[in-house]
Amino acid sequence: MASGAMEFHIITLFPEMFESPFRGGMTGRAIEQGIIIVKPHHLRPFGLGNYKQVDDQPYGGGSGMVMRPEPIAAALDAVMSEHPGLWRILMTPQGTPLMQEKVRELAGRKPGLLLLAGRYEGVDERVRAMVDEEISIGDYVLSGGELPAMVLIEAVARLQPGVLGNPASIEEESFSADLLEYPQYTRPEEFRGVRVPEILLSGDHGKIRTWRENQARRRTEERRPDLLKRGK
Ligand code: 4FV
Repeated sequence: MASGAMEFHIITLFPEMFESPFRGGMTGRAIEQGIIIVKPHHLRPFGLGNYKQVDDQPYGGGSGMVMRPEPIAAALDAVMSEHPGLWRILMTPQGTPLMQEKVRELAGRKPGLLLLAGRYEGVDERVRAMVDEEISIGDYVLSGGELPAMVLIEAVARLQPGVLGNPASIEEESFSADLLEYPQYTRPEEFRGVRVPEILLSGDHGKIRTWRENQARRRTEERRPDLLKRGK
């Protein structure tokens, strides 16, 4: 499969979830153009016994079920033997918070990423040694790692050369410099009594850039002062 494309492999109990989200849009077009490959791998066939068991009760008691390490290990080995060199990531609320800086780093990891999407209460602790890193998309609990995997795929895919119509927009967007993006306006010039700031109609690109930088900084100070500390 080594075609220079960025490969996204996912180990999941719900491979069908990856069909529709990537149909259409920039990521869908990138798949059609072969710039990226999204390949889900079903975990169930690696389950144990006649019932292909993949989960079990937690030692020490407690509610819910935990994913067993053996099926995950077998699935990881199978995919890595087919696709050597993939960077293995467990999607978990206990992982490193996903930031644009990390997205930029992952966008350079060729041939690509192998994402492990958990279910139930999570995975057996011994799975952590089988992956290269753990990533969280946010401090909230979902019922599965599939949506986090899709978020990461979308964020990394759009940084692949040829995906975004105008790569320059990557430089200007939010978090490109740890700042929120400046206010954007388009037609009409007046909407419900609110006019587009005159500066944007002036054609003076120097002044427009300065206005945008000031707006981005002010908005970041107001809404996300933590971002300003991060740059320091
Ligand atoms: C999650 C997150 C997340 C936790 C238990 C799946 C769920 C269930 N993953 N960022 N937030 N995962 O909530 O990455 O197995």
